[in-house]
Amino acid sequence: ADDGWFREVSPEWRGQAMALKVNRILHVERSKYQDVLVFESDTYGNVLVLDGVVQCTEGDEFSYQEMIAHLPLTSHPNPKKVLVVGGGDGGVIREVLKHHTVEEVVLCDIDEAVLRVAKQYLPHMSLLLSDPRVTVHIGDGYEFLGNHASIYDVIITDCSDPVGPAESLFQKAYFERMRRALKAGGNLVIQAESVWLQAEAIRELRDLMASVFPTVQYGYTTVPTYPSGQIGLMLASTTSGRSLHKPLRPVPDTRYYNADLHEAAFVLPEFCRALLDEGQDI
Ligand code: AAT
Repeated sequence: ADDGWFREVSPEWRGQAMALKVNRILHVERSKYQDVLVFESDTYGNVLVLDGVVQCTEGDEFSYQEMIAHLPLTSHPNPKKVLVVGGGDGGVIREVLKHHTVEEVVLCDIDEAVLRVAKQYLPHMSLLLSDPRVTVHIGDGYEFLGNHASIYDVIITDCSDPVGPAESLFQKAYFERMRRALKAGGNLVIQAESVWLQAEAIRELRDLMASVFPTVQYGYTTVPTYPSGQIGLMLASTTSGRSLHKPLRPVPDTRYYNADLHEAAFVLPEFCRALLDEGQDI
């Protein structure tokens, strides 16, 4: 808007908007896939926006990147090879590399523009994209997984919301490809909306995942600059009975994540618990 505030307005969260005060615009571009905007905010540092939706801010990104990385990694007995789909800003890569068991991380983001602007304007997130343990592939995550079998211990899908280029990543066919690409006992996570705004969609996603994986658990984290300040994380494992809510190891150098918070992330408010528990054993 021209009053010096950026507003995230969407029919997906009708009647409310998250707004940030803009100090100055740093970058505007129409990439091959999406509108890319980077601005300096008054109080949250630099902000990356894709198709009008806030992806991350320097001020609160740690709460999202730490949780989406450490929930599936610490609940896996020995994660060595990790795939990150999306996450071109590099924040999740930075967190994955805090795990000493991890030997190799592959990043597959559809849009080179995200990596390019992150290297320039989000250095604290992109700093480890050039680490020797990291391989970067530019392409669609669904296509990338096409011919992969039994390769990864953990797959983290840090993608945009289902409207736009990430649509293919919320389909059953993608979950089946992830199951095939995971080694026995593999874990995965996908960012999964807010219980305040999309509770029904979360239930549908959970049911879809439960038709592909024997273990599915829904947790969440708080991110003040995402709509409603809360975002869900749908976890699954190829092993039945895996306790995804129990960390097996500590993680060094975190600002949000700790072992108590890991377990607490899966304790849901009553309206959400009732909705997800209905007729389905998770
Ligand atoms: N860590 C920042 C949070 C994100 S980034 C989402 C990334 O997913 C973007 O870099 C985008 O280019 C990438 N992406 C989108 N579609 C695909 C695809 N099909 N294959 C691979 N990468 C893709 C997520 C923020 C969530 C916002 C919540 N409202």
